[in-house]
Amino acid sequence: MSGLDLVIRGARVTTAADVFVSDIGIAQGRIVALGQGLPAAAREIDAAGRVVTPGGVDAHCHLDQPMAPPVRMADDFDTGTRAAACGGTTTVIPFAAQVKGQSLRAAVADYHQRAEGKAHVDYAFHLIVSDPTPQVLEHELPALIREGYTSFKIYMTYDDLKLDDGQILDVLSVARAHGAMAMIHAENADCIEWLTRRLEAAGRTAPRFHAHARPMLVEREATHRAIALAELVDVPILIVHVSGREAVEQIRWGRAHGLPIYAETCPQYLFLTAADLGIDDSYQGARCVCSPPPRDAGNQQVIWDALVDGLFTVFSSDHAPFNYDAAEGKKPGGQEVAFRHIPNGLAGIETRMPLLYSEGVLGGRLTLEKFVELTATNPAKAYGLHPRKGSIAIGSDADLVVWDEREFVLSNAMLHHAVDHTPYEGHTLRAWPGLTLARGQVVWDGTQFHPRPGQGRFLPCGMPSLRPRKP
Ligand code: DUC
Ligand code: ZN
Ligand code: ZN
Repeated sequence: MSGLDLVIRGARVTTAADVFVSDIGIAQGRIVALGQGLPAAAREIDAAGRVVTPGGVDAHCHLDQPMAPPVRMADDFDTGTRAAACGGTTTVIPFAAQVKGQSLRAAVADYHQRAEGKAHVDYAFHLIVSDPTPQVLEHELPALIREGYTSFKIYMTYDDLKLDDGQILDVLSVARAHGAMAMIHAENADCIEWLTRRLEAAGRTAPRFHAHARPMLVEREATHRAIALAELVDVPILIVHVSGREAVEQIRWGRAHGLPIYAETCPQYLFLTAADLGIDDSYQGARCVCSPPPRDAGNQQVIWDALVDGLFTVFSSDHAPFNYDAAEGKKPGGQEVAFRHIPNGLAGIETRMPLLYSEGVLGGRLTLEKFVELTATNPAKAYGLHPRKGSIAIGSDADLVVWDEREFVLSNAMLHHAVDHTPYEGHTLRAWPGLTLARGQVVWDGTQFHPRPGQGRFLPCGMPSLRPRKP
């Protein structure tokens, strides 16, 4: 007996560093052997000539996040992690969001309950800090960081979440003192409010005006301010969901000045444009209302270039799932509302990896190694899950994707989320996971989902490991 539970034979094993032909030996949910001619195992999978990557780490997604009634997210930890697995993602990091007035501990406890017994793949939590009281800054946050909640998101916009500059400095100081990773949503709230009022006064309230209320300038200004605040505190930050050229320029500026500024982008900034919010006043575009909004073809190209040249550290979905034709979704209370009231966000947890593999790798823009770095290895490093997650290495969890390369037209009927549409309906894809393994178990076989509710485990995070920690 070899002691192996499973061997994947002849794979084109792909890591962030290399592509090599190897068998992969798995025992007790971990990778225990890599090499050619591994001994026989209880179960064998023939992957001859097929690309095998680490399971994706979706480091920015929203699942069952409490919202102000009547709005409710369409995906919980059951349907959200089901969709993740079918799209090749085996670790998700959604957000335990503090409501103003609530303790961070209470937010974390509530979020654990939401995940408990439901998740099909492993998960960790980021925190959202919306009320940085002295108790939060001095006690709760440091204690939670020690317990494995080592990253948090700071909002510069949204009335119920945003922090002012002084509060941001306070929260960044905690990140610095305890080595946590601060993620920043960079949009200038006052500019958005001012523009929104003017648009409303002119009767311009259709979904497409969401993009007019959030032009690139408001993201550029906030991105620069976030970088300056981080410089003042002397702490790394990660700017999330970067949408176009002007924000990219600010990040390049920060990097050129030696500042440790990391950045994330998402499928909507590569595959959608503002035209998807509507070219007339039809309400259909509400499906693609998200913030920052998708821009134009020129900005898409800048985002592609920045993925290729290493400006971006991670590629996440920002899955924020709302049904379109629903009173708890994009039509709050059953009404077609003015754009300011449309829930922000779109579905993408299942399509994130296949879209990037199709257009990035098979479209000849990204190497396989870069694809793995952006979708799995770097997110695991940024949030303290590497090398357990995000790699194919001895000792790593056997979270693996065997890719099928075939062309097809995407439709929502193929997907496994609980959302009534996909923003990518009708897009031609060239690849989809033919097999997803989560800790050595088949969770998606290319046609069928294999449920394992509750077997997705909570992962306490270690410290970010993208760069050495300062002594
Ligand atoms: N923007 C966010 O910041 N979060 C969720 C969805 C969105 O559009
Ligand atoms: Zn955000
Ligand atoms: Zn988000």
